Amino acid sequence: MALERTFSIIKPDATKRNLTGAIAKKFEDAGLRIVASKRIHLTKAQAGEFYKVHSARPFYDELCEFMASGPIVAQVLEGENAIAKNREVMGATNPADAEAGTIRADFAESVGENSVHGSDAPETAKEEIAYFFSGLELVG
Ligand code: RTP
Ligand code: MG
Repeated sequence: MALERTFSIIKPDATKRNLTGAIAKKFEDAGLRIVASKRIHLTKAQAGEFYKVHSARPFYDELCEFMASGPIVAQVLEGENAIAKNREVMGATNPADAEAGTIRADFAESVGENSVHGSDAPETAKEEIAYFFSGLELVG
């Protein structure tokens, strides 16, 4: 399979606990290359735009508040089968269900404050990368 790119966020619960490096190491150990990376602090409106697919869900407002509660690290990860591989490394949404050794099993605090986001399909990966990065910022 050809190289694929996916979009990742290290969420505010993780940056607050100084886990950026530990999470990046899990990506690199899994064979994913970090081809773009920036630390930013979203407004609630920007978080709401990013997660608008969940706007009808009961947790939407809480999710937007949380994503704007501190800095995040937005990254583009590249590798064979990067979308699926990243979701494997992340583990299940709820850390109680996440397999041992995954990021969420090791680091997440709750189903909401679960340390990482990863794109779920090629189309969303493309959209999410474009929302945060220009082509010039992607260095493979
Ligand atoms: P993500 O989009 O952040 O990579 O996470 P995911 O695919 O594993 O989960 P998704 O269903 O897309 O949910 C997006 C994020 O919303 C928060 N959430 N809170 N309180 C709740 O029941 C609940 N459910 C989901 C989590 O931060 C989840 O990652
Ligand atoms: Mg999702």
